[in-house]
Amino acid sequence: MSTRCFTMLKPGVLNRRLVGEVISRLEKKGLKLVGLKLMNISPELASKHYAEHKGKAFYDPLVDYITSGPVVAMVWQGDDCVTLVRKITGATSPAEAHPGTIRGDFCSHTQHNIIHASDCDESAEREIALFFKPEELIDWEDQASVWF
Ligand code: FUP
Repeated sequence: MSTRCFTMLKPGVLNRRLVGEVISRLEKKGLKLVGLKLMNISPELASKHYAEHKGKAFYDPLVDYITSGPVVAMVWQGDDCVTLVRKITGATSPAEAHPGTIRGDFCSHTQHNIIHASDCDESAEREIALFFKPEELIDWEDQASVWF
């Protein structure tokens, strides 16, 4: 079943000129990009997005980091989208993320693990609604859908 995943390239990815590389990996898998924007995250949006982590030791540094510079917010769509994106993203800790995954290849600290991806379909829909207006998403007709 076609589902959606909210994905975000965190601050610093623009600096490192890795935006194209990361998008390319998700695109080549066959996922369909239906939402994309460059934006700054306000402290209010950060606290909603990371609400489940409030009170944890890493929460304040996490909010400081995620609001420290522009991010690339995306919505990807496809069959088993969350599962596929999470596989390509790799484990939360770069030390556990396998080589070949985005986190396995491009970062070395959990706090700066360069990409966010929704962890289940429910989180995905909640996060998409936080970051995108419905009219900012385009479910274009995919001629290649037979392959994906
Ligand atoms: P993930 O779903 O893989 O992004 O992981 P979590 O939702 O558990 O964590 C969200 C973010 O909090 C991580 F991307 C980085 C940060 N974090 C830490 O800085 N330290 C931790 O021990 C766990 C998470």
